[in-house]
Amino acid sequence: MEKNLYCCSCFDNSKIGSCGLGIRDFYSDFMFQSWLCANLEMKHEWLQRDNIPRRRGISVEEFIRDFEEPNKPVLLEGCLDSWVAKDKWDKDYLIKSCGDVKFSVGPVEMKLEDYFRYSDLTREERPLYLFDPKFAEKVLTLGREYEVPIYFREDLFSVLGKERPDYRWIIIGPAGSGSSFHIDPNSTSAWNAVIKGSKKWVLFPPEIVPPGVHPSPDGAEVACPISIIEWFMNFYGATKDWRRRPIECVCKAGEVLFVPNGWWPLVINLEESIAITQNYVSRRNLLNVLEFLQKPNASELVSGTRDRVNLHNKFKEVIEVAFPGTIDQLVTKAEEKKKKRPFWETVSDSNAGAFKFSFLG
Ligand SMILES: O=C(O)CCC(=O)C(=O)O
Repeated sequence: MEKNLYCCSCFDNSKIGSCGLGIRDFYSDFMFQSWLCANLEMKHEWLQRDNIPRRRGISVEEFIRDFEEPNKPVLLEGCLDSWVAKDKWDKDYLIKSCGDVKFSVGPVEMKLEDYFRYSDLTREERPLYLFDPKFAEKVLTLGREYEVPIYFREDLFSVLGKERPDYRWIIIGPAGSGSSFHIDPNSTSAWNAVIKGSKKWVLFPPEIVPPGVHPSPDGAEVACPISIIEWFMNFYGATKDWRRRPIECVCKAGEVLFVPNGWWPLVINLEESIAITQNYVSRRNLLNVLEFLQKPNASELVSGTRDRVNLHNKFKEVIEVAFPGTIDQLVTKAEEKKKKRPFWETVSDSNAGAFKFSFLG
């Protein structure tokens, strides 16, 4: 096989050694892989599988019964029809309405104008992704131009007021950007609404750790392939013959994906995309969240807040004041449900896996 030759100083194979510093005939698998991942388009076969249930106009009761209670993903259509953001938000509008305000882009803060200039030109294996938890406080109009879909209006973390962990993000990124496998913070569930562009999702249930992903035993860290495209190149094919395949779909502008707690999502933007995501606690996942916040290594696992260790007690106390008796009722219901579970379910550990996906810088 012909090798790719790089100049080890300028990394430009058209000028090997011409900079006067480089060594001729140098080959690096590492650099080639990174170049390949940066230049590879998503293959048709990676986008074909679409096995998620889609629903339009279902009632809140149907959503709870069929998806939230059994903790299953669903793609919801038509939820954004009344959003101002759906018609207005594009590059020019956002640059104009946000002016000099800076947003979190990985480890740095950038004005939207600068971020879009970067994202228009970038051809990197892992493009910088704009993921900002304070967007609605920074630019008040952004917060007013979308609304929480009816299915997700029970928001129990709101009783914590200013002490609630980060819970909503504006997400902007070019084709190829995205989120590698993780579990959402604090055992919350999430919804993710695509306003512009489209996203390919692959989701594994809590009891199946995705191939190529290695959570640490305490769940505090997750080791993944370097990039999302690398996961598709090297691991996606492995799931082809599995009896329990991951849930997959392409979520397009105007659609919302429900990500149940404990699932492992991977997301790649197929074109430049603008989205809003919110993580939430409802009565369906309140006990999971309380259990998570109480783990012995809460100081490492809990994210999106400064007071990680005391969050459990604070949250439990305010819930008991705001909704007296609710926790006890949920515990009784969970115990009854457990008694009715088939034997094989009681021996599998649905909480296996890693929990940390820190959106907090
Ligand atoms: O990149 C994205 O849009 C996905 C964000 C995410 O991981 C999530 O909403 O759970």
